[in-house]
Amino acid sequence: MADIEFYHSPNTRSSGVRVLLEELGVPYRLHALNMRAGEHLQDAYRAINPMAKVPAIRHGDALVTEQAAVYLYLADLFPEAGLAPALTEPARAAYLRWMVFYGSCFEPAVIDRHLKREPGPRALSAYADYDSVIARVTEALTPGPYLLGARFSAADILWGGALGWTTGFGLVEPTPVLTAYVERIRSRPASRKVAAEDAQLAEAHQAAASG
Ligand SMILES: N[C@@H](CCC(=O)N[C@@H](CS)C(=O)NCC(=O)O)C(=O)O
Repeated sequence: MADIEFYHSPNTRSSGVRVLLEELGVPYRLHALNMRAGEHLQDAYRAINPMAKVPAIRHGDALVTEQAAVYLYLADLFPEAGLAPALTEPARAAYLRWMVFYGSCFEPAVIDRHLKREPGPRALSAYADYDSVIARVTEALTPGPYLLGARFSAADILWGGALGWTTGFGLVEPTPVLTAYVERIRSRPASRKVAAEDAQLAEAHQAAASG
């Protein structure tokens, strides 16, 4: 199988993909982009992702951008890790829903509210309203321990990270259900490893950009 080329900047949305790669236990080649130095905006990286955003991966002839697509691709590529319900499993439905809900409802709802932008008329808004979005996520996480109940999946890596930074930056209220879930995902060995390695990488990038 071709190597996985992974385009990453520390402490960003691509950190979750790094956690996923560690959870999958597969080798990958890390291409660390120093955002502080604007490396992601240069032509070399725009040739990988014209949006100049991380994460991105290249696997043979396949180039995947947009974090949910990257999670879906990788978790399906390594089914033996059991991080994606198979096509025929009923749990696949909730898995896909939460993967897509993240970018189509949660992020726009959280960012609009943070920037004090109205969602607009209900019929035109992809997420209806912020409170409904948070209520749906909370309902899904309340039985626990994971989004799919007893089963840990790639969706938890996406959501654990996202709820971590959005509650951490005060964009989402850190309720007991959300906080306990974030801690559950963060305390996994793969998350701890990536947090430590990203901290080192961020320090090196900071030094390079200011030196
Ligand atoms: N829609 C993209 C968003 C990715 C994204 O916003 N990544 C940020 C890092 S957290 C980024 O690359 N920012 C660089 C920039 O906008 O200059 C995805 O889901 O992958």
